[in-house]
Amino acid sequence: MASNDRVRVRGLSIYRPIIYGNTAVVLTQKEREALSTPDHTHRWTVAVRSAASASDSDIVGGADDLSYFIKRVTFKLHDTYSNPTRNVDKPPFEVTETGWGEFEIQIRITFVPESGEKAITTYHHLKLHPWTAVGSNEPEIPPLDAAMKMGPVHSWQYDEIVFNDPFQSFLNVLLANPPTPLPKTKRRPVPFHTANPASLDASRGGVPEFTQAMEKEEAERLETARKQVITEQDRWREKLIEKEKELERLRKQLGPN
Ligand code: SLL
Repeated sequence: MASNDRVRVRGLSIYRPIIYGNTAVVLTQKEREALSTPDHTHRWTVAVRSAASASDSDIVGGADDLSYFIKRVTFKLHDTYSNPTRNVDKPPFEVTETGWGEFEIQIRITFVPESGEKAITTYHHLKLHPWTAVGSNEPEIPPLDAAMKMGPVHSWQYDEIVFNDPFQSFLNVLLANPPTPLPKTKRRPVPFHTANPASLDASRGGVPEFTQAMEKEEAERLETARKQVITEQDRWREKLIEKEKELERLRKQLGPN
C-alpha cells in the first residue's frame, strides 16, 4: 500500500452522476407461451448505469463502465421471485426478468474496497404500465394490446453519488475516470416522463435521455422554490413580530399582576 492511500483529502467533494430505474416491454403471445410462467405479461430490466447515454445507442444511460468505483449492485426483488436477492458483481449492473406486477425494488450499491465508503441503499418502483391519463383525469392502466403499441416503458431516476473527504488513492482513481458529460440538449425528441414512445418517435423507439438542459431546469425550479420559501418566511416573521407587539400592548393594558 502506497503511503498516501489512507490519507483523506479534507474538504474535497467529488461526485459521479448515475441513473437507476427500469425499462419494460409487453411480451407477445408467443413469448408468453414459451415461458414456464405463462401468467407473466412483461419483460423488464432494472439497472444502475452512468447517466450519460452512448451517442449511437438506444439504451438509457450506460455510456461509462462504473466498475472503477462500484463493486457490486444488489437488487432485492419481490418475494414472489426465486432467489429474490440478486448480486451483480460486474457491469452491466442490471437484472432482466419477466413478471406480471409492479413492486418496490431495493437497490444496494457497494463501492470498491479502496474507497473506504459505506454501501448505499435506494429504492425504485418497478414500472410496467405506460403513463396514460384518460381524458385529463386519473392515470389508467391500458389493456395489454394497447400498451404493446405504445412501446417500451421507461422509468429512470437521475442521482449523484457524492464522495466527501475521499482517500487520495481513491480520488486518483476517480480523476482517472471522468464521466462522459451529459449532452447540452436532447438529441432525441422524446419528452421524458410522458414516454409514450411509439406514437412520438417510432424510429428511435422513444428512448429518453438525461441532459444538462434538464439539470438547468431542475436548478431553476429549485431556485424558484427557494425564493418562495424565503418570501413566506419573511411574511410569517413580520406577522409574528406584529403579534408579539400586540401581546405586549395587551399585557400593558392589563397592568401589573
Ligand atoms: C402486486 N404487490 O400485487 C404487487 C406484487 C409481484 C410481482 C407484484 C413474478 C412472480 C413470479 C411477479 O411479477 N411478481 O415469478 O412468481 O401487484
